[in-house]
Amino acid sequence: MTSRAHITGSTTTSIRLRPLSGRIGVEVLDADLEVLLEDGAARREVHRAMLDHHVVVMRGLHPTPEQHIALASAFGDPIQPEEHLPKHPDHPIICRFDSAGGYKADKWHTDGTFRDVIPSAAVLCMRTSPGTGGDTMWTNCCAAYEDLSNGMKALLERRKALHEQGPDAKAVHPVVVAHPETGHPILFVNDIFTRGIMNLPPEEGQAILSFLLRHVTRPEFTYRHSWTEGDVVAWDNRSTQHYALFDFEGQRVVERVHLTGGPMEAHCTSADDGDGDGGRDAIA
Ligand SMILES: O=C(O)CCC(=O)C(=O)O
Ligand SMILES: [Fe+2]
Repeated sequence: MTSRAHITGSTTTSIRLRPLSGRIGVEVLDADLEVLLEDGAARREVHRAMLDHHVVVMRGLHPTPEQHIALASAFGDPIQPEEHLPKHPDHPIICRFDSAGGYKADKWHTDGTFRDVIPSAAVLCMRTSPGTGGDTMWTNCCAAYEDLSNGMKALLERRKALHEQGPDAKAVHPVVVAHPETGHPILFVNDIFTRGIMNLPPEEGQAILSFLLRHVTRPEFTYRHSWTEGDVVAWDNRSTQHYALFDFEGQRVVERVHLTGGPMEAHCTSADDGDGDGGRDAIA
């Protein structure tokens, strides 16, 4: 196996990273599929990079479906997609989203927030690029929370919101969750699935939700990836939202592997309500 180990400061690293914007995204420079599949240190570093930068870009990898799944496993345990989603014909753990089949994701969202447990991460590969257009954007929901005023943060503390995709796909989540691995607070409302903030007069709740949805997608928190076929992008699905631009002609096909998630608790800055549930039931 090729060794790309080099020294940064006092730490030996197997990959080189370059930030892609001020608040979100990092690129693995000269990304080498073999290293990313076989070098344990490199795999731990890309996982760490995802936690630190939320989005990891690996250009020109062209993984086979098997390699795509193996690469995704550096970020967690791959999970079977929901039944209704279109799958790779030979690898049902891979979702295949083909614009020719009417697929679009041109609204900001975090995947699966209509379930109690959402995927921890996603690894997406561009298979057929339209050439021009069809970029994907991600936004950093930790940065969005950080930049709220203290007054707004206090107002959101212990609030919950309803997320819904349909009658059998509903969940309630704290408006601000703590990242299960980093502990950082995440502003956790999204345009597609969040229906409303609970236990507020409806007009107040809607006004606050509209503000938050606008705020979370401010350009300062985003990275926009212009795809070349064979690019792979991994994202932390808890701390980000994404949006696929539907601005192209021709066909666009992407394939995605989701990684399993776990429970997420409310982020609380003030004292807990003492019943051990992280304040989840304490909506004023
Ligand atoms: O098509 C894309 O670029 C992203 C699609 C998407 O929403 C997803 O894979 O979860
Ligand atoms: Fe998505």
